[in-house]
Amino acid sequence: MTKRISTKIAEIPLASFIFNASGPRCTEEDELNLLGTSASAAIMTKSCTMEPREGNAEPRYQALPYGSIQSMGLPNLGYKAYLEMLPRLKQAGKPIVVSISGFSLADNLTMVKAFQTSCADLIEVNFSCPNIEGKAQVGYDFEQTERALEQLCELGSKPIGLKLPPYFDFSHFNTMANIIKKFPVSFITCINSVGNTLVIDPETESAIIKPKGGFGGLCGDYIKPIGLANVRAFSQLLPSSIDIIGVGGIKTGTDAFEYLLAGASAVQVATCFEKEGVECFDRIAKELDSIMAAKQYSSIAAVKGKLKMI
Ligand code: RRO
Repeated sequence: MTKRISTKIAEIPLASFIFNASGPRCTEEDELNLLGTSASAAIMTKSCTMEPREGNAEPRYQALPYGSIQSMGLPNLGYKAYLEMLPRLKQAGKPIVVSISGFSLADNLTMVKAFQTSCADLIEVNFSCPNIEGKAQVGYDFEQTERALEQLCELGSKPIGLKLPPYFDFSHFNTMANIIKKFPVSFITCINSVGNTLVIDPETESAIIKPKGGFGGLCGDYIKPIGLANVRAFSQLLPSSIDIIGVGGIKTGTDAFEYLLAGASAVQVATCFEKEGVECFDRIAKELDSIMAAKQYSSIAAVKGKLKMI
């Protein structure tokens, strides 16, 4: 990978601007090992819970022409399995990002505390899973978010980040940015899937996924403009010391370049990774590198947040 697209999140160096999102193909140890040998800049784990979970009933994932809808329901091995596997994953020689997604503040405190003394490099706390029946997305409850950060940021010195849901109003960007600024949050990841969307098959006259009455998270091309807007809005509201990781509809070097212009320090890939496999990381990185070379940019810093207004 060329130096041109190397970056840092919370001062942790990444060989490239692109790695996997917590989502597809990062639950099992063999999947995480494959990420280790791929061109993904980091190994990111599927969000974990206190106990192992099978996830929601199937069908729970459907590819769509421009992305996907899913309601996986947090299938994962339970946090202890990831803790135990981390030293082996570390042998790949790249940063490890663990994602935690507890069902309560107590769960999140237990898991963050455990990973604070592990060999994980970064901890992403998922405040935005839309797919658990009866559990609202924490990131849409500003008081709960603030109460959680008060305690989650006290547990150790490893960098903590938040995976946020998409926001659609400036008052919400402002409120969330003001909360984040009160705490030593090192990075944010924008955006999770656009939750509670409905896709209908007119032939069968049915919703196309089963969980939650057919309501699921929309991913892929459909959500790229929403992801870009969230990255841009937060990059204007937060100090530059808080890195922003962009997610949502990245499948080419051009998409990654647009997120970089909007202010992202790195990007994560989910739907394209699900559809294409690990080869996507090398391809997207090379495409981004070519775009930057053609434009004579020699570093991520030269482009980050430099979106022009017309
Ligand atoms: O597992 C899921 O259903 C899931 C999670 Br944890 C999440 O954060 N976002 C999403 O779209 N699906």
